[in-house]
Amino acid sequence: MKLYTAAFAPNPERVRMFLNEKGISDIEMVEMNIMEREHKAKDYRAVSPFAQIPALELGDGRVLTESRAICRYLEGLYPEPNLFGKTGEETAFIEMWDRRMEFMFLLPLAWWIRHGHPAFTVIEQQIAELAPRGEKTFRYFAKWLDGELADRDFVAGDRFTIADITAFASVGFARVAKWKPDADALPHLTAWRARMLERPCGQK
Ligand SMILES: N[C@@H](CCC(=O)N[C@@H](CS)C(=O)NCC(=O)O)C(=O)O
Repeated sequence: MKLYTAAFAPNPERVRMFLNEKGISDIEMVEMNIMEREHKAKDYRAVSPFAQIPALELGDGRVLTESRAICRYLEGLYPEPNLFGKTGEETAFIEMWDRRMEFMFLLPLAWWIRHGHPAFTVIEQQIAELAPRGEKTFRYFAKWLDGELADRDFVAGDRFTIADITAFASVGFARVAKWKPDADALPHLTAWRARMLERPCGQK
């Protein structure tokens, strides 16, 4: 298998963290430079129709895109430690939390950065109004998540899951906007981030 990846970009980061947590090291990694627009080349469009990273090329030549689908596929091959849920009920709750992290945390952040940061004109046709809108939603959600983490250690419950990975990749990407949780304003999110940094997902 071959994984097309890109350092610092949040979606490839989700898959990298997933590999670290599973201890998977037998996948060929192909590093792409998004800011150099390597992913826009014709060769890569043949791999990923929307020219997005990550993409996982399977042994038989088929390609999986979408970070969550790639992680789900790898969970099937490497079931332990379980990161998607063991029962139908647990899986549903983890999925709810993971989708919240993706749509209410990572997506607004992506708007903030992609539409507001001058370096991103290389890959984004910027719409200026989307940046403050994304920033506002991201900050609101960070505060809400901080409250959720007041009485538990992990995003989706009492153990580490894919939802922590999506949230942690978001917090990592937020550095581009010079944002990180402030210990006074967001103490629980700050403590959670410190715990994530100690885990395999926090190691490069
Ligand atoms: N829904 C996709 C999103 C993939 C995505 O947006 N990847 C970004 C990097 S984080 C990308 O390839 N951006 C290149 C571009 O927008 O030109 C997933 O979950 O993998």
